[in-house]
Amino acid sequence: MFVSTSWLLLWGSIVWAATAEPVTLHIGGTFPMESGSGGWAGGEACLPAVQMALEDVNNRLDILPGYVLNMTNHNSQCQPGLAMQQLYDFLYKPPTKLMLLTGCSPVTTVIAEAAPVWKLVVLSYGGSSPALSNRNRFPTLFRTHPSANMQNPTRIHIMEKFKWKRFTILMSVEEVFVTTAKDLEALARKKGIRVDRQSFYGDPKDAMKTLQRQDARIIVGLFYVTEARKVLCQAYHHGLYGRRYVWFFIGWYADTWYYPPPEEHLNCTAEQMAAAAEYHFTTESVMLSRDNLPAISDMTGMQFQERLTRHFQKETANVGGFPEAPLAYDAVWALALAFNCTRNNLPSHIRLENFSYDNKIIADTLFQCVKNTSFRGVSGKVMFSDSGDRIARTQIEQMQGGKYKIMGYYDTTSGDLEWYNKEQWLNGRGPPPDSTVIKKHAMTVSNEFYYPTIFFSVLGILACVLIYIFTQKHRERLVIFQSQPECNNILLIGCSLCLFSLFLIGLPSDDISVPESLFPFLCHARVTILLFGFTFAYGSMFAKVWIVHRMGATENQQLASRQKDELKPLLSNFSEKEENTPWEGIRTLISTMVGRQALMRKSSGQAYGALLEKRNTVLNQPISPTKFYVIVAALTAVDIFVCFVWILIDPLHLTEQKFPLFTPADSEEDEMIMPVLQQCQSNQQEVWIGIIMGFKCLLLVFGTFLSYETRNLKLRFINDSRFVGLAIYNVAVMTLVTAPVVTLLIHGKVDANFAFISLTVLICTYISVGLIYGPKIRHIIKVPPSADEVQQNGNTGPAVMSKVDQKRYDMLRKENETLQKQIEEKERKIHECRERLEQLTMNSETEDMNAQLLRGSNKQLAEDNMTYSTATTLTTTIPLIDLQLNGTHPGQIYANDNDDDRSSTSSDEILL
Ligand code: ABU
Repeated sequence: MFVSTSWLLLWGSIVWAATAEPVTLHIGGTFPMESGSGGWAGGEACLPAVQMALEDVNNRLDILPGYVLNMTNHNSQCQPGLAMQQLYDFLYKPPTKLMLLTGCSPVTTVIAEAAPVWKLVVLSYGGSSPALSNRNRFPTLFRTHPSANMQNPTRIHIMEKFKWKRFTILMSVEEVFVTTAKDLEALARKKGIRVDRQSFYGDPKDAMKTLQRQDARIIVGLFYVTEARKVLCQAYHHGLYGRRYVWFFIGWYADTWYYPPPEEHLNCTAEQMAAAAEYHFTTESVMLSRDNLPAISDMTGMQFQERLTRHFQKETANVGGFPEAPLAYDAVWALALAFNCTRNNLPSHIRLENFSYDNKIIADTLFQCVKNTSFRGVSGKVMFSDSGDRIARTQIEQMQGGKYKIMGYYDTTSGDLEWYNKEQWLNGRGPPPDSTVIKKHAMTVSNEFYYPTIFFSVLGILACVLIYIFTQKHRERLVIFQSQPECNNILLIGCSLCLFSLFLIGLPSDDISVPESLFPFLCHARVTILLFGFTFAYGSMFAKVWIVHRMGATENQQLASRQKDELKPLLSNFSEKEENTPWEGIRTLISTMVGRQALMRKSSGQAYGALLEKRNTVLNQPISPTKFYVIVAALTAVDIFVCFVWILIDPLHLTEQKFPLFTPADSEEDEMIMPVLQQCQSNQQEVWIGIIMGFKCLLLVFGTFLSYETRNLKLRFINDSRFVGLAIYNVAVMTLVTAPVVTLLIHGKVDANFAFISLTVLICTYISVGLIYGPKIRHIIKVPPSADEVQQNGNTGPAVMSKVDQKRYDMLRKENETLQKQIEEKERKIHECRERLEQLTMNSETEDMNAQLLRGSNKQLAEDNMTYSTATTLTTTIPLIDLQLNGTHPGQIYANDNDDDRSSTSSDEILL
């Protein structure tokens, strides 16, 4: 009974409403029919959609019975200033509007900000700006258009999918895009993706240049379609399209948006624009329901689209706002349902049509009704969040061959990406890199340098081993026995170590790479091996010249003290003269440092050496190898200490020196090469290098000095001292030249650096080993072992006298002959004087006169002797002095020399 009564009442009211004059409810609407100076011209499709919805609502008896909806609309041109004027029209021109419909973000912003003053609810079908979600700023705004922020999670998801870690946002300076960009940037930062931002107002030319300079590859464009065309045209002119670039545009542009309209006067043809637009992606919220369930209007999304399409004569892809039309249609339904709800919820004495701009009750009821709206629309489920936003899925499309193809959908709420794997890339290769791929190229020693060096190093090490075996086999031979073989063995070890260090110094080479974990080990290994190799090799030679010098000094001191008194008057003249020269001062100073004052005068190097040879002195005594070991050990101890402290407090580690990028000639990919020099570096590298180099330089200079000083000294038991001296000169010159060149001039040139170091090491080791062992090996091969016995017995013959000694011998003989002649002349004069004296005596005139004559003659004789003693050789002087003091006949000198020669002949005379 009660049910049937209710039905009757409802039906009665519907019939009454249908037959009675309906009450008109007025709403205001702004539609951007064209984009003016840019913006969204969505009114072209949205206005017909709204009109269609009004018609449908008005035709429905169950919604707002007894009411009819009427809309006053204006073309806002998406311009906020114009929209403000239109708002005043709505407000101050009757009838009173109950609600406002807006499209395009700038317009929605100004209207929604002002509308609360007049207690007006604003419903936006086309405002995507994230700024519109601010409830404080827009307290009465609702929108069926999803916020532009909805696409940002989708964009980030795609970036991650294609492994892009960097992208650039290019946007026009509009609040809608600025706020979208901010949100996108914040999301990207959370995901560890680097974002650069470039904005422009009107003309994007400069911004495009910046993009080019910044090497932007993945670009998200946020701008209205007019600017989008300008950007695309500039992208074409700046070459920012094609294989290396991926553009993301907003998805609500018309499908053929990139064709340049003549009125925009773009400097690009349709073909150029199409070329630049190919393979770009778009993201946009889904705005049309694809399911087959009918919406509140009894239409499915597709049916709505078909119906709307019939309104247009042209291709709907080119109709502005066509994608958003379902949102506009649903906005009217939302508004109608809210009115319906308000009407039902208002107190009985307040009627909806009595709304005025100060009626809080109706405004609040209406606000609550809109907020609680929930229905199935042609755009999908329509409901509003607390901030008034619409929640929707995002659709991703790519332009392939001038047509948009759906790539997939992203559900922002669940975070699920539905991807169809239909994406395409230019040239068929995968997604391009997000920036120029910079490939590090370790600067390694070229094989052309490394392998020859290794060949000669191996050869050198082999030679050292063979020489060692050879000398061990012939160690009884005098030439080996008297050359300090133990010391020479250290030289061989040192040279082998130096040669081996070249293997490590040349790493990494073209063929042999070194893992980074092993680099510190390699760094320390090559420094220490080369250092110890040098100390062993050079130290063994240095030890020899040091000992030769010390023994020479000792012997000379003994000799000097023995003959000091005798030689003093003769040597004083020229000694004093020489000591005044700077060189002599240095010599004296260094000699003093050595320990003893080595009075090795330059009176005659050759003669001095010969003199010492002829005497059975300390120079001919055997020398203990311990002396050499001690010197080498001392030098090694210094190295060990320095290396230990260095490694302990400031270890070497791998550092990379980067060089300018270059593009590889043969690469099709978007890559550049960055040469990187891997170096062993300490924090205080210069200090350590300074300490080591300083010490080694001192040793080299000092060794050179000692070699020079002892160049004429021959010790029987260091028979190769002269060759050691030569080897030291060679090592000193090579090392002192190479060190600054390598450290200062060709630093950073791997091949040149390695070549210089290897050449120096190879030359020094080969020459040192060659000089010290070459003559010995030659002698052992040429001279039979029996010759050693002959030499030891002192029975040396012309066959074994060296050319140098032969010359020296001839020279001495000639000198002695000359002197003999001079002495004979003097004797003749003395004889004459005596005869004269005798005659005078016979005359017996005065004894005093005779005595006077005799004194005069002796004085002349003494003066003459002085004249000869200032001649160039000490050797010559000494026999003369001997002759005078002992009264020996000069002819005996030669005989004595021969005797001495016999007694002192040794292997060094054979060699030297
Ligand atoms: N889908 C069109 C959005 C236009 C705007 O927000 O201004």
